[in-house]
Amino acid sequence: MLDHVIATDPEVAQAIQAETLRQAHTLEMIASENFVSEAVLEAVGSVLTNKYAEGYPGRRYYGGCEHVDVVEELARQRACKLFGADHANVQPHSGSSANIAAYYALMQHGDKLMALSLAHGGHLTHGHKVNFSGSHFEIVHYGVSPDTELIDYDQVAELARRHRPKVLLAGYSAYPRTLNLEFFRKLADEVGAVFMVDMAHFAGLAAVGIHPNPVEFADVVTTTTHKTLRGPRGGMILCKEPWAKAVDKNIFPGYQGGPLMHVIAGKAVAFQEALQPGFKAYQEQVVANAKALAETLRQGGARLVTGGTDNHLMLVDVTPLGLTGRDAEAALEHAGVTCNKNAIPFDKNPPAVCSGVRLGTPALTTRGMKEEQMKQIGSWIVEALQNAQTSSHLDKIRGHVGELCQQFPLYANRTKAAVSAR
Ligand code: DSN
Repeated sequence: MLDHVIATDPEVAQAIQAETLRQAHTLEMIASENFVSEAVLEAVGSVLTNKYAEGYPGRRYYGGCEHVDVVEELARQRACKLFGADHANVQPHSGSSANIAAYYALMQHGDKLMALSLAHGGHLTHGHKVNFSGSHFEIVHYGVSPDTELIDYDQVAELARRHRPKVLLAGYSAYPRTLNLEFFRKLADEVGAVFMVDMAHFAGLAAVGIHPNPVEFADVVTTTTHKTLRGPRGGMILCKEPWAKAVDKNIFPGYQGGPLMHVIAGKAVAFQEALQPGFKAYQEQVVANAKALAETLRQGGARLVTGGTDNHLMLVDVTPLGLTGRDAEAALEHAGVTCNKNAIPFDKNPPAVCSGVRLGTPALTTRGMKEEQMKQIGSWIVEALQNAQTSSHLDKIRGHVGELCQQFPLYANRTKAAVSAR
């Protein structure tokens, strides 16, 4: 399957094959990752990578764009249909690109942005001081309540009334609960703010109505396309018609040059997949799996931030087990479970160490796993965390993980080819 890469560059081919096997033989539980379909992989690996297409369909700065115009138009139309949006820009290379362009479509340099702090589950681009967002704008951060670990909506209202931000932002990277978008919308109207949602994590859930659809509440919505939405790695902006021109202008020529047409083709294919009835059943299973996993972890003695989950992810506080997030991530990796260490609200450890791990179910659900497997995996996770220092115990769990992975094959032909190339 990689014949040409093998012939031209065996070192890169070997790394790709090793990664194919890693994905197939371990449990991918990073909440922001997923596995695209073979159709999406083919589209992203197509000749569209060769094409310059600065501008937008019908208004390009290069000749020969008639076919990529079709692809981008399909991606835009399908995105609008999926979320009921007036307008879609499918060119952002990433969620960060989508956010910077959206911010500048809505604000001037130095204006006030109010968002969830990274330490409480927000994202770097939501105003963290080391990110462009933290230095270009005046940031007001809201957080979660120390008692419930849920977003402190009273605090959000108080801060918004006091600071009157230009943009009020909802969205998260590590928050396991449904957002009250109606509350944010009303508050934005009250304080004269524009309401923006970064739905990167829960876009797939929103597309099928499991999470309230941000497009129905917000002026502008940004997302990545590769998380629960299960498309290729990239970003997108959806907005109401009055913001369309400013959004488009800020992506191109504002912050990007040529769009990645092969990735846009992958987005179009993924949106077509998401418009099929099976996508709703998939998202329902993602959430059911998260609940089953969370319950197993809880019964095993783990402390879950907020006590559980409404969505595709959960945050596990590993300090009661005498671990740091860094140790827990390493132990789970040894046991064949890939996840990421994550700060928990009011974390006493520094960010590179932190006190939690974030676990998600989108990727395993794509492999076809259900509640039964989640319960099994949850008990292995508890076992691995309780025996984090015992290498032989982690090896034993890794063996079980390998057997489970064999029962839920991933990219079967690619994996077979990678195995035989070893
Ligand atoms: N870095 C992503 C995540 O892992 O949640 C957010 O963009």
